Amino acid sequence: MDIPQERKVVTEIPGPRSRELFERRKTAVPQGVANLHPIVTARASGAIVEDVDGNRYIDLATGISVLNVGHTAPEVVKAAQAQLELETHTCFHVTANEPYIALAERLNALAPGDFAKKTMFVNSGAEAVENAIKIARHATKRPAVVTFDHAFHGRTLLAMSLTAKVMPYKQGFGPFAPEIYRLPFAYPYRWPSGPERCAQEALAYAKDEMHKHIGEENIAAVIVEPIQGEGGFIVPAPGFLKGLAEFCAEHGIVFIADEIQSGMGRAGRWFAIEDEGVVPDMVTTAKSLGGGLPISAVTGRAELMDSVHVGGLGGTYGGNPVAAAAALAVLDKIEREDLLASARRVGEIVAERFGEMQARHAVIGDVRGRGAMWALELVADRATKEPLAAETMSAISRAALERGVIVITAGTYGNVIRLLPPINIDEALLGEGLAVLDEAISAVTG
Ligand code: PLZ
Repeated sequence: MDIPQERKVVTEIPGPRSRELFERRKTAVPQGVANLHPIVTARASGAIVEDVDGNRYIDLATGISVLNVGHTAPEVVKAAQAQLELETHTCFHVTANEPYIALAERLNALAPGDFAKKTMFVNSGAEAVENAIKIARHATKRPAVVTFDHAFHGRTLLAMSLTAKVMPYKQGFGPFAPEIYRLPFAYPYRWPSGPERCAQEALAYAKDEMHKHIGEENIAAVIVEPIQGEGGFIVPAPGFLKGLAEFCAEHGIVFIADEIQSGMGRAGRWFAIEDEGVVPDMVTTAKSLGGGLPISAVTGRAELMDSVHVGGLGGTYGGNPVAAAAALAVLDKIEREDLLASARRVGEIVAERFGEMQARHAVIGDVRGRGAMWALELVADRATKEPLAAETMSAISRAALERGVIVITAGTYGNVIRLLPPINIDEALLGEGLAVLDEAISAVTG
């Protein structure tokens, strides 16, 4: 489906048809399943989403980083359609399918590390995280898992227990899974003694905690997002991840990079961890892997992945052939069109504009990111770093939406605007989207 790649607002936002559907939604769907924007979409292509009232938006959110290669990329649609006509499902445990095997081979080759790797597939990010922890525990015969402040790893019991933020993710859903230990993340902007000392102090504290209070020999895994996503696009202070990975290697702890949001080209590499000089023992991927079809993966050292007995891993839909065929097309497209370079180019454009915006808008406390994964942290006061109020944050994203641009927020304090455009977005369209965001911030914060 080809939609003109242009922003076009033709009704008030939300339009009448969106409002009507939202009325039905209110009766039919529980409120717990939140909606960030009050519009209903009808179709999408490239970097444009069209709603049921015919409004066209520049999409700087891509369904939370699922459309790195753009909406309904023709190659991806074609691959899924072709597979749909062959077979839609067999269950890998009953009879295997070729796309599953081929995709595992591709991810084994792409994931960092010059050693033998294996990959298994499930359906969502949370499920990939669950399986990574299951495998790490089985392989090490240890119970404890280390996670971090501001982390997001999903909404199922174990993944939710690893996730940091209580509201809305955990409130009322306990008791949580046991043997999970949370450590401070090296968050330069909010590190009490300043960004220069952040990596060293965060690392020293983490090692001390793991030694004194958990015990290295009890720790199965350290799981970390190389750039935190939901937590606010926090790029850890340089050296923090490397130090952690070295500690893990020294003590037989499985180092898991959760690349569900930061991977598949988002941060300018196949995996964001590559820029840290760290080779993880396992990586989890999802979101953009399937280019819109649900599929997620755990890729790791062959001996770890094979430590689990036959039948210990899996699920009915894992590695569904249609989703796997789409994923193969996504990987082909990134490779063929050198979209890792495109992601880095997006980063240059956004970083320049954000830097310039920071000089003009007093509310922009911090600008950070890598590749096509950039964010603004907004504050009521630059000196105290008091987060900008939630209502002001919603007013900004609403003002952008009314002008035809979709942006979403993030952060433990909800005060981060994050950009997740297609990594192959047209430069003019990106520039236009950024100008609208700039205008929306002015309109709301004066
Ligand atoms: N790990 C790093 O970013 C999903 C969450 C949306 P699922 N992030 C979007 C929401 O409000 O639930 C995510 C992630 C990282 C794991 C997950 C979980 O992936 O596919 O949503 O289960």
